[in-house]
Amino acid sequence: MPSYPFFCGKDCGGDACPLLAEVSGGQVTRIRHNPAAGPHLKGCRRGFDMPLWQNAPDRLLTPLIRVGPRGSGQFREASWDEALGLAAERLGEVRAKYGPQAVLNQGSAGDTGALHCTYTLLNRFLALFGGCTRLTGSYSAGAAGFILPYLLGSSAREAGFDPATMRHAAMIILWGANLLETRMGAEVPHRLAEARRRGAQVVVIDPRRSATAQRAADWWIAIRPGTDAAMMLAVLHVLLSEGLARREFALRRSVGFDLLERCVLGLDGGQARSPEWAAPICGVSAEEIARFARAYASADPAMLFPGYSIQRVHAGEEPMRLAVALQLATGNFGKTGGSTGAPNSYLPGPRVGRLPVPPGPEQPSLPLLRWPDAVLEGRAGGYPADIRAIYCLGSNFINQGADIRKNIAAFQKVDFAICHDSFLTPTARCCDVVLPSATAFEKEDIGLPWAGNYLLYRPRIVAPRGQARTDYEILCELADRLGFGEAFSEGLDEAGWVQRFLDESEVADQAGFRASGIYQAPEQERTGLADFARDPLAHPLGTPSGLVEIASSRFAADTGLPAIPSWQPAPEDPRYPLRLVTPKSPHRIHSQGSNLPEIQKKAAHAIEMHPADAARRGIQDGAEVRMFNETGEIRLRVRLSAGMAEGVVCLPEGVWLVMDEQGIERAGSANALTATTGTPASQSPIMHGVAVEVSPLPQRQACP
Ligand SMILES: Nc1nc2c(c(=O)[nH]1)N[C@H]1C(S)=C(S)[C@@H](COP(=O)(O)OP(=O)(O)OC[C@H]3O[C@@H](n4cnc5c(=O)[nH]c(N)nc54)[C@H](O)[C@@H]3O)O[C@H]1N2
Ligand SMILES: Nc1nc2c(c(=O)[nH]1)N[C@H]1C(S)=C(S)[C@@H](COP(=O)(O)OP(=O)(O)OC[C@H]3O[C@@H](n4cnc5c(=O)[nH]c(N)nc54)[C@H](O)[C@@H]3O)O[C@H]1N2
Ligand SMILES: [Mo]
Repeated sequence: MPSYPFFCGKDCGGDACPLLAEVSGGQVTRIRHNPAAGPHLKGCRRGFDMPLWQNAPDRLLTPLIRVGPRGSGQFREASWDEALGLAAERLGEVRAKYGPQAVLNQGSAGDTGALHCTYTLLNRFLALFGGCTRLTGSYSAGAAGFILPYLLGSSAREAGFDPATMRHAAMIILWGANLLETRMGAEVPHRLAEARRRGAQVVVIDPRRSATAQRAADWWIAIRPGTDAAMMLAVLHVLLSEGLARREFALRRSVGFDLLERCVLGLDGGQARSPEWAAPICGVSAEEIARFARAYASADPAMLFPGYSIQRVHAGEEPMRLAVALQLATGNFGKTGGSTGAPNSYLPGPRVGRLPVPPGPEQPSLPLLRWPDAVLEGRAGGYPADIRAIYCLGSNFINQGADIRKNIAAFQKVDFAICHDSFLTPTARCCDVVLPSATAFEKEDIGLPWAGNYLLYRPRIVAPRGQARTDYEILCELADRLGFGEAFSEGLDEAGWVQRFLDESEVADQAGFRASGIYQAPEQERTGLADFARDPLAHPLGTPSGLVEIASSRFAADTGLPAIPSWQPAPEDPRYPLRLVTPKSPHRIHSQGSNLPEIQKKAAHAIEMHPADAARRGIQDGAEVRMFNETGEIRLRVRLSAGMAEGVVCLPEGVWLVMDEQGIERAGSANALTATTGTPASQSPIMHGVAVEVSPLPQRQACP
């Protein structure tokens, strides 16, 4: 059976999985590990399922033009010529009448490679189009991306760690990271297992007893969502009050550690941030917080491995700052087998070319989370532009962005909406032109992992199904029609670009790379900011002080929040006492796969609830319930589970929405309940710790 090197390029660290694709009769039949990548770099179940996606009966195979009302799902098939002609005409009209900023750029990471990254492709296209309105920040790590440069300056980009360094840790603290399911890099789960075999203690801090807490941890601390900053302050309190902190280490490497210390100990006139103070906030006993702090202090080295989840909450910037402060306070900052407290992905990969985005004209921008508000309110509402058209590439933001009902209303309002996708997603259904995109199997590219010092390669493995075309081809054609085809393509076809990127790369043996599908850079155990940690004066950080800015007057001036890390409680509303978490499903990449029956069968979608919370509300296991708040309402079945903190409910994100006429969401699409009110500091998404209530529905009467 012929097989080819492959990576799926999905945005789950799956862009990083070295795979082999077997092909038979022109069809992809099976995915395997690529043995050339060695024992630790492996694919995941989503990658192995890719033939299901590739060969799915509902894949889009022809261009579609809307015929019914927007969102009705009524389309007719069209030729490429007609669909591209219409798209070029409508985009050209909007640009001529209102200016390019009337086009909203909704590029996301449907594909992530050096050439076919959907986000970059659209940025390039719209820069040459004359501009657009851009969205800043991200759904993934908006708060981290905002706060880390205050702490670490330009050195934030080098603050991560290679997964191979996990083997040197004596303790690994997975703070809101579910690594068996959201892998944060293809190597990470296997390095976690290796570290455990070598005796590392693994602590999981998570409101849920996640798969990682169940199968790969020694200690699960069940915290209330969105309260990590309070627990982190209490851990600092124990370290400082019991003489366990490496104070000199921290003081020499940071500014403001002394201020934080005074605040934590209550020496500044405020309340001490003791375990007793934090316990009722976090739902973790004071005794467990203290026990954890002492174990953390005695482990050498200890790696704090943050998930992105801890910053996708109200004031998510604060736990990110405190994770760094904790690694400083314990002397683990920049130590091999330790970490800086920043996410592991904050390290550069090997040198390689990638599709350039020309500077283009100055473009208005707004925080990603607020896109529907910007469309609905425009300049009158204080947003920088009146949006008339939306271009979606590799995104399903109606489903994945906060507040589904608002998102649908925003799409209803614009004059024109276009997307390329392989499936008729909820967002595609609200577009006027839907163009069928080729998949990873149908595109040659170089893969750029989130974490780890390597590159992947895949050839074009099969021809595009039906009339599907690559996003690159589609944008070339549209650019031609809009008069900048040559500038967009620079006269290169896809193979030409990939060759250019390789020629710009550090890969010496190009033929070997193309044959094996993997290039591993010489250095595999990089520890971010190790030089600074060893000798802070000789290797200053890219901050004004050259040190870690635990206290940041710039942050205070920019946001109106305290200069030192603090606990910022979310507003409480007694009507919505439960806290909802919306983690990733192990079987999907966000909304991708949600339409495939084989994937649906793998896990029955339900609201998970603690038996005590259910009993208080008279809810039985399996009952259909309403889950609701100010933003919306979902109707779905409940599954009782003691594997979560009391007061917490869980609904995995990503299921394609089904909205009924009353605006009630019927499929369990989590963003029916999230809001576009972001973190106060940076308007970053809040998708965990969302306030909701659950109530029983009257049981249906059995038919006589
Ligand atoms: N409630 C809740 N919501 C969340 C999150 C959460 O934790 N909770 N997480 C958030 C996070 S971290 C993220 S990153 C966002 C993700 O938000 P999105 O980027 O919107 O996520 P996807 O659902 O993966 O949508 C990608 C789309 O691209 C399409 N696609 C895939 N490959 C290609 C390609 O090669 N070409 C083209 N043209 N299309 C392609 C897919 O079919 C899919 O429809 O979701 C966020 N939403
Ligand atoms: N299978 C799969 N993996 C993925 C993705 C996917 O779609 N599917 N998407 C990828 C993308 S784009 C991203 S950005 C990353 C996101 O990675 P994360 O944001 O880390 O992923 P989540 O699943 O949202 O959350 C991870 C864990 O944190 C827990 N958690 C939720 N809220 C809190 C909290 O307030 N405190 C603490 N301590 N824990 C909390 C959740 O219960 C969950 O077990 O994942 C990537 N990996
Ligand atoms: Mo993400």
